[in-house]
Amino acid sequence: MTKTTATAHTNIALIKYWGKKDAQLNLPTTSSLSLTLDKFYTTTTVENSDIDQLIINGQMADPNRVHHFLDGLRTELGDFSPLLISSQNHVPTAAGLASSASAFAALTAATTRHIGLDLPLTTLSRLARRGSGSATRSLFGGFALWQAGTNDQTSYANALPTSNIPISLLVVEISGLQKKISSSDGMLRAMTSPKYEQWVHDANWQITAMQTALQAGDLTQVGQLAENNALAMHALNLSAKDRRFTYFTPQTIQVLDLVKKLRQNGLIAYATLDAGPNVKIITHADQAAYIQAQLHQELPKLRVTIAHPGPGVSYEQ
Ligand code: 2P0
Repeated sequence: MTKTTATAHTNIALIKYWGKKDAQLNLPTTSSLSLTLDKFYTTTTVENSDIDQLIINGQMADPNRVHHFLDGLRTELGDFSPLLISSQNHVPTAAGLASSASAFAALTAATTRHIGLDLPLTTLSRLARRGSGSATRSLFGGFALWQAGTNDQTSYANALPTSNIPISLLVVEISGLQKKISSSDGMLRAMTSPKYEQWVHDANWQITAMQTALQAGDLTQVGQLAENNALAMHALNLSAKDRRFTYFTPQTIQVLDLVKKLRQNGLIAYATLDAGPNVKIITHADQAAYIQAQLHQELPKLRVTIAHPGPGVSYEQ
């Protein structure tokens, strides 16, 4: 029986996706820009089966979401056999790092290759979007720009021209005790914030400013823009009119304070945060190990991983 395997890496948005104008198709309210990471990835193998089935890290998992996703592919690409999907996540889910980005990117690549298609990355990106918005960006190595677009045909990502910027990202794992609020629900709530219109307005110029900063190799500007964008995203959650909330925990604040202190001491250190309490610190590759040591000294219980720009999707037969 033929099997097809693809690997995709996860990504962290420097300019975030935080709101949908179409929840069925995951069409975003704004464009977003991300960095794919080397350390965290998903490898997915597909083979023909009697029914769509999903195994994640060796355990049977609820196939509903992927079944719905595969049916969307069947409608667009032509019918194909039910699939047994076997996925290995090398993403610490306890760390609140979303595995859905790498998972849906790998599943899209493996499935389309399995049914004999060799589609352009931008088409894979468009298809992966329907599984999970952040997967749109995970087909590409390095920096990716997801153009919001106006409909299903025009909303997909592209790789940005190679930037030789010496960036590292420290992933600081803080376990959240509070109940997790899904990204989809978090976005719905955030969109009720009176600041939401301003968020959309700011994202438009921040996307352009971020590309300029990357091309110029200006890491300080990259970090400042990313931190401002992330904190504004979390301010939307706090100021939502409907069911306001926060992903922050006291330890999140402690790490944010430490990042500020590192900066006051002359280091390049800027924070970005996603749909959970963990902090990712943007820094210069030469300063990453020192910052890791500082974190270990001040907050010895937290696990810190140093990640670098990672590759785009790849296949093995
Ligand atoms: C991002 N996040 O740009 C934003 C910032 C989290 C915070 O995309 O509902 O799992 O599947 O489209 O992609 C995480 O949300 O959401 C995410 P769905 P997804 O990375």
